[in-house]
Amino acid sequence: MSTQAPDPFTTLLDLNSGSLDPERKVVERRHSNMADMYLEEYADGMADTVIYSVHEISVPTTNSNLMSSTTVIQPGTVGQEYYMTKGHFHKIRDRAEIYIGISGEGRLVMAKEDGLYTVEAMRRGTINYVPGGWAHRSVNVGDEPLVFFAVYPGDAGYDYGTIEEEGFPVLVVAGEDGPEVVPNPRYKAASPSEAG
Ligand code: PAN
Ligand code: ZN
Repeated sequence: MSTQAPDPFTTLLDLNSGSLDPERKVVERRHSNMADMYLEEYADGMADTVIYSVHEISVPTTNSNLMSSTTVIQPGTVGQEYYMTKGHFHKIRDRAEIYIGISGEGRLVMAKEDGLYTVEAMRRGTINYVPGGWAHRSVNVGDEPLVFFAVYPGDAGYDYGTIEEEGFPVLVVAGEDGPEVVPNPRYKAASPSEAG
């Protein structure tokens, strides 16, 4: 069949840890994989420490299939910035995505290429809709792991390069009274403006 539909299958999600049974593909991102994404450098000896892991339920990468994954972001900071994902646009820009919060407390930073941005809450029970054309990065602002489930078209793909070069318009940092959203001094794209 041209849609390359897999046979029906079931996966068990551990609602505490975010791990899957069976585990198929797990990607771990360490400080050494994200060196230039934070304003400050990570501390000596932290290079191999895992910041987050992505547990994927892989399907053929066609538009007729739905890819899904859980992401587990550890609590912590680099300088004032909370641990976060790299963030990306989808390679096929118009592909949307849904995030379902499972545990922990986070923020979802979304931005369009023209600098329009928004920051949404993530916690157990939130359902964040990421429309096509919006880059997305999730940030753990709590003391526990942030766990969420993501579903997106199988052919969405990842464009990490644009964010690596331009950054997001805003950063989420630990302020005196908790998380604060501040302008990113290294943001290179168009002028930031807050949505809605
Ligand atoms: C998510 C992300 C996951 C990790 O599954 O891929 O949270 O973030 P980065 O891919 O930015 O490292 C998703 O948005 N998929 O499309
Ligand atoms: Zn995505």
